[in-house]
Amino acid sequence: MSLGKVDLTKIKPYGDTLNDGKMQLSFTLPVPQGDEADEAAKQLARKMGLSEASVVHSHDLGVGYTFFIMYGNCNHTVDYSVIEVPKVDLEFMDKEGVEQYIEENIKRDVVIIGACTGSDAHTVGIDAIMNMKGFDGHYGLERYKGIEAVNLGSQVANEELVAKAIELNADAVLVSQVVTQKDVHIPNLTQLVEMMEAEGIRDKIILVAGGPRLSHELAQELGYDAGFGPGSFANHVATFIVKQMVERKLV
Ligand code: B12
Repeated sequence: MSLGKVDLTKIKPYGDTLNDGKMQLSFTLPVPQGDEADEAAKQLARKMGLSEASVVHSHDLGVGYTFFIMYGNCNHTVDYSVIEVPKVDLEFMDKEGVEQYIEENIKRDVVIIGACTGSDAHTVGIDAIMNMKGFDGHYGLERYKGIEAVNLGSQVANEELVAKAIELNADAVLVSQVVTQKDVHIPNLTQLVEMMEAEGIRDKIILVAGGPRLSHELAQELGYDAGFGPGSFANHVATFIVKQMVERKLV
């Protein structure tokens, strides 16, 4: 192993020695397993910028498809020094900090409703944020003093979510989108914003989206106040909501 000086303007994968570009990747090709399939996988890897591409493992998927794990040297580099990623720029409070902030600055219960919407049936993400027991050592919003958290579950229609937001006079609406195949989440997330605007409630509510492939940038582009991706916990979104409520005078 060699540890040289890293040039942040030209980073590339690290394997045995700095800048050797060694990397592994996997994909499936719609051809039966065999020598021709291996050759196709190597040619594809070369076109993707890998030199000395080799098939480490191939697996017959049984229906004329083959799964590959490839190894090779990446020829490309990236300039890390100019990268800027839009993100929720806040110092996150912990649960107790949020509770104290609500007591001192909002002085009433904050109503937060959440759901995984559209045809999406993945409940674990929104549960991780909202359920009492929380996720990975971080309690969910239901356990917060000063927060009334209502988790509507999954496959919730946007109409139902909007109706509930009006009924409960919600301060914040949390939307989880886990399935992003064929960009199915985009029209669904957009429709919710349009419905809230049509009902005249969009400006009065903190609207947050989350999910494994959801960035803050995308959420904002779609008309949300924030987006939270993998590694998010209840205290992150709670900090964002209560600070926004005070900043936007929604208390
Ligand atoms: C469990 C699971 C299922 C379970 C769901 C059970 C349930 N009750 O949720 C079942 C078996 C039902 C299922 C079904 C399907 N699944 Co599925 N599933 C998964 C799996 C293995 C784990 C997801 C999970 O629970 N993650 C754990 C949680 C904690 O992580 P998270 O969701 O990212 O949430 C965190 C953050 O993203 C964020 N967050 C999430 N939401 C929100 C919301 C807000 C407001 C905030 C602030 C933060 C936030 O905070 C959370 C905590 O940090 C993933 C693969 C994977 N390993 O991720 C596939 C996966 C999500 N499923 C997938 C697919 C394709 C499907 C099906 C379409 C399969 C099929 N052909 O039938 C169906 C869809 C059904 C439907 N109508 O939605 C794909 C999605 C691909 C894509 N790009 O869209 C994945 C990625 C698998 C894959 N590699 O192909 N699935």
